[in-house]
Amino acid sequence: MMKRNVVLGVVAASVLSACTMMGQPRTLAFKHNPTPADPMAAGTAMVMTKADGMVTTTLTLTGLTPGKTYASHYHAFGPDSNTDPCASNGPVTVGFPPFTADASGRGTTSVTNEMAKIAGDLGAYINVHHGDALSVVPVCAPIKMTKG
Ligand SMILES: [Cu+2]
Repeated sequence: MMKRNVVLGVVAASVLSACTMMGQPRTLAFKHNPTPADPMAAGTAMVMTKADGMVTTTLTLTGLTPGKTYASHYHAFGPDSNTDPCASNGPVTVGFPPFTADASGRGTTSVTNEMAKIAGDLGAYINVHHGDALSVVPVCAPIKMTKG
Protein backbone atom coordinates (compact mmCIF):
# COMPACT_ATOMS: atom_id res chain seq x y z
CA MET A 1 0.00 0.00 0.00
CA MET A 2 2.81 2.33 0.98
CA LYS A 3 4.70 1.58 -2.24
CA ARG A 4 1.63 2.20 -4.39
CA ASN A 5 1.15 5.65 -2.92
CA VAL A 6 4.74 6.58 -3.72
CA VAL A 7 4.30 5.51 -7.37
CA LEU A 8 1.11 7.53 -7.71
CA GLY A 9 2.91 10.56 -6.30
CA VAL A 10 5.66 10.31 -8.91
CA VAL A 11 3.13 9.99 -11.75
CA ALA A 12 1.21 13.03 -10.50
CA ALA A 13 4.41 15.09 -10.31
CA SER A 14 5.47 14.26 -13.85
CA VAL A 15 2.02 15.07 -15.27
CA LEU A 16 2.13 18.38 -13.47
CA SER A 17 5.53 19.30 -14.91
CA ALA A 18 4.44 18.33 -18.45
CA CYS A 19 1.49 20.72 -18.13
CA THR A 20 3.73 23.50 -16.88
CA MET A 21 6.05 23.14 -19.87
CA MET A 22 3.21 23.05 -22.39
CA GLY A 23 1.64 26.21 -21.00
CA GLN A 24 4.82 28.19 -20.52
CA PRO A 25 3.73 31.82 -20.93
CA ARG A 26 5.66 34.38 -22.92
CA THR A 27 5.66 37.88 -21.45
CA LEU A 28 5.96 40.90 -23.72
CA ALA A 29 6.58 44.45 -22.49
CA PHE A 30 4.54 47.43 -23.65
CA LYS A 31 6.56 50.46 -24.71
CA HIS A 32 5.31 54.01 -24.79
CA ASN A 33 4.60 55.51 -28.18
CA PRO A 34 5.70 59.06 -29.04
CA THR A 35 2.45 60.61 -27.82
CA PRO A 36 1.68 62.84 -24.82
CA ALA A 37 -1.31 60.62 -23.96
CA ASP A 38 -1.08 58.69 -20.66
CA PRO A 39 2.65 59.43 -20.15
CA MET A 40 3.00 56.87 -17.34
CA ALA A 41 1.27 54.05 -19.21
CA ALA A 42 3.11 50.72 -19.12
CA GLY A 43 2.41 47.03 -18.78
CA THR A 44 2.79 43.54 -20.13
CA ALA A 45 1.09 41.10 -22.45
CA MET A 46 1.22 37.49 -21.27
CA VAL A 47 0.81 35.03 -24.12
CA MET A 48 -0.12 31.46 -23.20
CA THR A 49 -0.16 28.84 -25.95
CA LYS A 50 -2.20 25.74 -25.28
CA ALA A 51 -1.92 22.23 -26.71
CA ASP A 52 -5.20 22.58 -28.63
CA GLY A 53 -3.83 25.37 -30.86
CA MET A 54 -5.55 28.14 -28.93
CA VAL A 55 -3.72 31.13 -27.48
CA THR A 56 -4.80 33.23 -24.50
CA THR A 57 -3.32 36.71 -24.22
CA THR A 58 -3.76 38.77 -21.07
CA LEU A 59 -2.90 42.46 -21.00
CA THR A 60 -2.04 44.06 -17.65
CA LEU A 61 -1.66 47.84 -17.74
CA THR A 62 -0.87 50.63 -15.32
CA GLY A 63 -0.63 54.41 -15.63
CA LEU A 64 -3.84 54.77 -17.61
CA THR A 65 -6.44 57.52 -17.20
CA PRO A 66 -8.84 56.44 -14.39
CA GLY A 67 -12.33 55.76 -15.70
CA LYS A 68 -11.28 55.83 -19.35
CA THR A 69 -12.24 52.97 -21.66
CA TYR A 70 -9.54 51.41 -23.84
CA ALA A 71 -9.55 49.26 -26.98
CA SER A 72 -6.76 46.77 -27.69
CA HIS A 73 -5.89 44.66 -30.71
CA TYR A 74 -3.37 42.34 -32.26
CA HIS A 75 -2.22 43.94 -35.50
CA ALA A 76 -0.52 42.44 -38.55
CA PHE A 77 2.76 43.90 -39.82
CA GLY A 78 1.68 46.85 -41.92
CA PRO A 79 3.09 48.71 -44.93
CA ASP A 80 4.70 51.70 -43.16
CA SER A 81 7.80 49.96 -41.73
CA ASN A 82 9.64 46.68 -42.22
CA THR A 83 11.59 46.88 -38.96
CA ASP A 84 9.31 48.55 -36.40
CA PRO A 85 6.02 46.72 -36.03
CA CYS A 86 4.57 49.44 -33.79
CA ALA A 87 5.13 52.03 -36.54
CA SER A 88 3.97 49.80 -39.39
CA ASN A 89 0.27 50.73 -39.27
CA GLY A 90 -1.04 47.23 -39.89
CA PRO A 91 -4.62 46.00 -39.86
CA VAL A 92 -6.34 44.50 -36.81
CA THR A 93 -6.20 40.69 -36.70
CA VAL A 94 -7.70 39.99 -33.24
CA GLY A 95 -9.59 42.34 -30.94
CA PHE A 96 -9.56 42.21 -27.13
CA PRO A 97 -12.73 42.99 -25.17
CA PRO A 98 -12.69 46.70 -24.25
CA PHE A 99 -11.82 47.55 -20.65
CA THR A 100 -12.06 50.58 -18.37
CA ALA A 101 -9.14 51.73 -16.22
CA ASP A 102 -9.90 51.65 -12.49
CA ALA A 103 -9.52 54.56 -10.07
CA SER A 104 -5.76 53.93 -9.82
CA GLY A 105 -5.26 53.76 -13.59
CA ARG A 106 -4.97 50.00 -13.82
CA GLY A 107 -6.69 47.85 -16.39
CA THR A 108 -6.71 44.33 -17.75
CA THR A 109 -8.28 42.40 -20.60
CA SER A 110 -7.89 38.93 -22.04
CA VAL A 111 -8.71 37.18 -25.30
CA THR A 112 -8.48 33.58 -26.52
CA ASN A 113 -8.13 32.89 -30.23
CA GLU A 114 -6.75 30.34 -32.70
CA MET A 115 -2.96 30.52 -33.03
CA ALA A 116 -3.34 30.78 -36.83
CA LYS A 117 -4.93 34.24 -36.48
CA ILE A 118 -1.74 35.72 -34.96
CA ALA A 119 0.91 33.52 -36.59
CA GLY A 120 3.93 35.25 -38.17
CA ASP A 121 3.23 38.70 -39.57
CA LEU A 122 -0.43 38.45 -38.46
CA GLY A 123 0.65 38.95 -34.84
CA ALA A 124 3.33 41.64 -35.22
CA TYR A 125 2.25 43.88 -32.33
CA ILE A 126 -0.44 44.68 -29.75
CA ASN A 127 -1.80 48.21 -29.49
CA VAL A 128 -3.78 49.83 -26.69
CA HIS A 129 -5.98 52.68 -27.98
CA HIS A 130 -8.17 55.26 -26.28
CA GLY A 131 -11.63 53.81 -26.76
CA ASP A 132 -13.12 57.18 -27.69
CA ALA A 133 -10.26 58.16 -30.02
CA LEU A 134 -8.68 55.14 -31.69
CA SER A 135 -5.94 57.26 -33.27
CA VAL A 136 -4.56 57.84 -29.76
CA VAL A 137 -2.32 54.85 -28.94
CA PRO A 138 -0.40 55.34 -25.68
CA VAL A 139 1.39 51.98 -25.68
CA CYS A 140 2.38 49.19 -28.05
CA ALA A 141 3.95 45.79 -27.44
CA PRO A 142 6.18 44.78 -30.37
CA ILE A 143 6.19 41.04 -31.02
CA LYS A 144 7.74 40.41 -34.45
CA MET A 145 10.56 42.85 -35.16
CA THR A 146 11.07 42.20 -38.87
CA LYS A 147 8.48 41.92 -41.60
CA GLY A 148 8.28 38.73 -43.63
CU1 LIG B 1 -5.43 48.50 -32.61
